[in-house]
Amino acid sequence: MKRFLFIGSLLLLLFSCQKKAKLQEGMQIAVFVPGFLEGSPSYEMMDSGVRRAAEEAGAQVNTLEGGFNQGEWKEKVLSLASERRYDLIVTTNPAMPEICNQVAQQFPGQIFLCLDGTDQPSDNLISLVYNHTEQAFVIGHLAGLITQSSMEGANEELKVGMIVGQLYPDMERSIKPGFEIGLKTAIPQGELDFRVLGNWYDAAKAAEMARSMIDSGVDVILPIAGGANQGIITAAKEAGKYLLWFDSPGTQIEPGTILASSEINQEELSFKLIKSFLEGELEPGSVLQGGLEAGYILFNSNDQLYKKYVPQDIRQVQDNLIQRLKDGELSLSPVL
Ligand code: RBF
Repeated sequence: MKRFLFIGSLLLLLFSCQKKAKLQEGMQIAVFVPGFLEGSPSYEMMDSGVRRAAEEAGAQVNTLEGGFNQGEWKEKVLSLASERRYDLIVTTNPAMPEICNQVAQQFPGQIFLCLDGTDQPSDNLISLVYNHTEQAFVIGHLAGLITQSSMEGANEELKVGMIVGQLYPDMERSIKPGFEIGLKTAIPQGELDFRVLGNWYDAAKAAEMARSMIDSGVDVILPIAGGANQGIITAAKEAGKYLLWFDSPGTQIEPGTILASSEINQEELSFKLIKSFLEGELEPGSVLQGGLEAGYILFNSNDQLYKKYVPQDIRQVQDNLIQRLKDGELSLSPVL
């Protein structure tokens, strides 16, 4: 059975005396990064939120970067669990719950927290699930408004792009369709050029891909390609075209090129969840999930650079949509 808990309700859970006693001894947390930290917004936010909470509680954190060979991740998580010294192993990305579950079969005492995980509860796992459909919907909507605008970099083609690191179920079922529905909501005749890079690091290939998209008439791109995003920024800037950003606040990275961000509240939620766990308030088996209404997904309409570079009439239309989602008047179900 699915269990939907929200952060607020966690505070109501009773303290466990046993776990509080453990806290005084100094708890140990491992952060497993499925890839590398640098250039991957959701990974950097996880590590920073975990570290902030651990520091407050006097717990220790060991971060391990798993690298880009995904075939090695399970071995690496197994090796962390085999040390039997971590009260919690924290990780993030939708491929990790399965790996955590496999490792838990060999180390049944090991507890995992997977941010950006799955809605399937399992005994050793605490899972956080973002409504990526909503996250992509709002930014797809803005892409549509921009491509049909008279902004300097916008053309008549009504084509927008996405460049992603790889294809995975969450991308195919939630992120891509969410973006496309958002685009069509803004402009029914809008077209999406969707391309897959094949890795999360090749900035030169990503730049080429972006140039080819731009040559074919695309004027706004959403990159979700980790370290390779850097190449897409270079290409868009050179051509005077626009980017939108996913997961973390991005406008300050390249002002005037990166126009707005659709964020996951990963830093803050990592912080809160780790704090709850360290205080003995978060039980394995829990699934927490939410979108804009619950504050799991954020769109900052007050971002100064968004206000500076995106005309007011566009922001007004976008604000109306965000408000309806926040009020729960409009909602998009996550497809998991
Ligand atoms: N996102 C990154 O920013 N960098 C990565 O290295 C990265 N690797 C991923 C590997 C796998 C197997 C999967 C399923 C996703 C990966 N993501 C990566 C995407 C990330 O977890 C998340 O889905 C997106 O950032 C959208 O929120």
